[in-house]
Amino acid sequence: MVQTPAAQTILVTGGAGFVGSHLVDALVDENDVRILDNFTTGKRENVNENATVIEGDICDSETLERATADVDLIFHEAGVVSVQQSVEEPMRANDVNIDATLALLERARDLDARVVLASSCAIYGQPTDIPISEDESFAPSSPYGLQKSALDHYARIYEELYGLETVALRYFNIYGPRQSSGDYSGVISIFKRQATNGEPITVDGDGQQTRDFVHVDDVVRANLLAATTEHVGEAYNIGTGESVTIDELAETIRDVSGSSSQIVHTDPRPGDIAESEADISKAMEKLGYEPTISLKEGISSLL
Ligand code: UD2
Repeated sequence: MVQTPAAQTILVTGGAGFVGSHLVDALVDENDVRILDNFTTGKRENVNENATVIEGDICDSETLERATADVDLIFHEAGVVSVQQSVEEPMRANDVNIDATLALLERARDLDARVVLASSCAIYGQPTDIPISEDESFAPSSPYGLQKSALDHYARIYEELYGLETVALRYFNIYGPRQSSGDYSGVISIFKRQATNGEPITVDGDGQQTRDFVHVDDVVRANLLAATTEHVGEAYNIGTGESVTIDELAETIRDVSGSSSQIVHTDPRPGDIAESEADISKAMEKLGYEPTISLKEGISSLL
């Protein structure tokens, strides 16, 4: 049983997005929940009707001030989430992923509000050891990974320097309902679209790269645990502890959907990580986190 925050004023940045909107749904019955979203990737149909929406850009200081007024707790899910997009537009990604995060932490410091931040396993780059523990050194191979490593360090430093309660969750590859299927979206939603439409399933490179896919419902549970844990000032891997190759993923999605799509291999993606699998023992021990949905179950219910 996950302890859920109650009777708090909560801001979810990116609350109309994929992860943020599921988080809002989990919080809204017991709390006063506010969403800050600019609806570039967030969607109106994701918005919970019991939440208050502030539409605007997190990079705008007045908007941020309005969104954070009197909050007790912040979940920071807004950001440029695509590795590929960060390679194409590093400066825009930097503004959102680093500058806006820093401004948000400053506001949280004024308000003494706990902040749970979306970090990423992209900070590790190509790891030296699999599974990847939180002690792995940071060697990001994309602007996105570098920006998330700055966010992750800032979270820790704000706790150390200012006593602000922060928790960074290093998400592995998240999937589930509401993930968009556009070019910058997660691979599962792209493969699902391709398989459903009978289009070729496009595997980047040789398809031997591995990922640890974690269902969004488990990610929401990790966030709720982070909101209530006493172990603050820490970063935690949030994955499943298991990985598959992208080739295996393509085959599973094709089989489960009963599709006749061909699997084709395209050029490798610049900045792509070869191997990824989380060591989740720290999150299990300190947060009480436990993934509950296997990839097979998650894909079956998605399709
Ligand atoms: C995901 C997250 C990112 C970060 C990272 C941590 C998204 C959109 N991005 O980046 O925010 O947390 O995980 O690792 O959720 N691929 C194909 N064909 C396609 C699309 C992708 O083969 O049409 C491959 C891609 O080259 C990569 C893998 O699938 O090897 C996963 O790609 P992704 O874009 O879903 O996720 P990733 O790991 O780049």
